Amino acid sequence: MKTHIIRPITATLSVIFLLALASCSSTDNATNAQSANQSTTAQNTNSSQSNNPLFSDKNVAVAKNFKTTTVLRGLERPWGMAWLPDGAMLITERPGRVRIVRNGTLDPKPVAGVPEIFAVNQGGLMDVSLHPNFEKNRLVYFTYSHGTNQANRTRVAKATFDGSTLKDWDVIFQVSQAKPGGQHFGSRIVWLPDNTMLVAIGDGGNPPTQLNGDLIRKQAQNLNSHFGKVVRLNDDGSIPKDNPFAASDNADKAIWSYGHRNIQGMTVDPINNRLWSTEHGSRGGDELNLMQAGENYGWPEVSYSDEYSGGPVTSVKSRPGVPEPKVVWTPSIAPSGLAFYSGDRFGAWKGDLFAGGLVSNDVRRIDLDGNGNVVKEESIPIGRRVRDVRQGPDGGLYVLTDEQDGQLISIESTQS
Ligand SMILES: [Ca+2]
Repeated sequence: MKTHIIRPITATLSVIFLLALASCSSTDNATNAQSANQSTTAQNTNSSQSNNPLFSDKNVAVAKNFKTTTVLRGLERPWGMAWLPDGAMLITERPGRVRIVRNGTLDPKPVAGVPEIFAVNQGGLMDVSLHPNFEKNRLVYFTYSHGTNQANRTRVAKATFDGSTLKDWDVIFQVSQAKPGGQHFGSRIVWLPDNTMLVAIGDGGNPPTQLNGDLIRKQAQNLNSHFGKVVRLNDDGSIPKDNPFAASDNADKAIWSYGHRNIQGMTVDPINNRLWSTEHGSRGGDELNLMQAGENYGWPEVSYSDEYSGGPVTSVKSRPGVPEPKVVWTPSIAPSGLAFYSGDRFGAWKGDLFAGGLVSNDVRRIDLDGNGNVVKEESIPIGRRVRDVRQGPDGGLYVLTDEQDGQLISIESTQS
């Protein structure tokens, strides 16, 4: 179950790196992954500390030596962003629009070609991501909610962008079961080097939301449901034959990992080939996880989270076989947007994670060591709900704020 190889990259990586990857044979990849797994196991055995989460409370130190600048405003509930090869940006707005920014200026006219989106509560148009071969195929991918308040699903669609218009909107995946209400759609898109994609799907909603006469959130442990999962898809929506449950007779073959409540931050560390995600707990117990194919991340059977109504979600906070979170946030920061900083522009931040917080109104810099262990955490205050955090092609860090008059904000390290 855990032998599936990932050597993930993002669409923002250089062509050189893509060529280097393409020149690797699958045998090389397998060998590298195997030795990486062995060294991870050895570290965990040698240092019990590396297995313990960082328990982050409200006493988080504020970062020094940074500045924030508003780049532009006038975005309604922006959710995701992607840079085009010419430096322009596509930004999604949750009500169902795609906006384009050229030369730092927001085009007042939304990009044409987006169908009507079911936007209610947490639902709407969510993530946007370019195909790794966008320069050739012009394909852009979106996640969004579709349906009605009684029956809706997270969908993945692709469309062709000709520089001004989206054409041939094509739904390539949707959650297999419909759910009611406006909670927990996920979602983020991340590309792997073999041009497959990972898509995060939420657990369907809080109690009392039900499916088939039981709490819908329990579907996160059901391997025949897409709720509470990360799924892995080919770029046309078909299912890769080497998915972790592809050989199982009793699992949905799209599933890549499970036991998630609601992932809204997911990113790749292209230096160490690691995949990271942040997911919302209910009351407290938000998580940063180091992600591996085939793993069960526990929700709702294993969690540090409390019910909104009080009391723990489960008496089991930790269980062998369920990866411990790397960070547990109590109280909740409500994490959305996650970036691994791989640039050279801010040397002090290279190799660290930046997690947005909707409720904490900040970005958390999570200082990692080379083994993927959390060294410390600090807060970069934004003063607004942070929906997304990304590294731009200029080596900068950018934030979208979740507001009616949402902003694009840049964060810079001023440490020399
Ligand atoms: Ca977990």
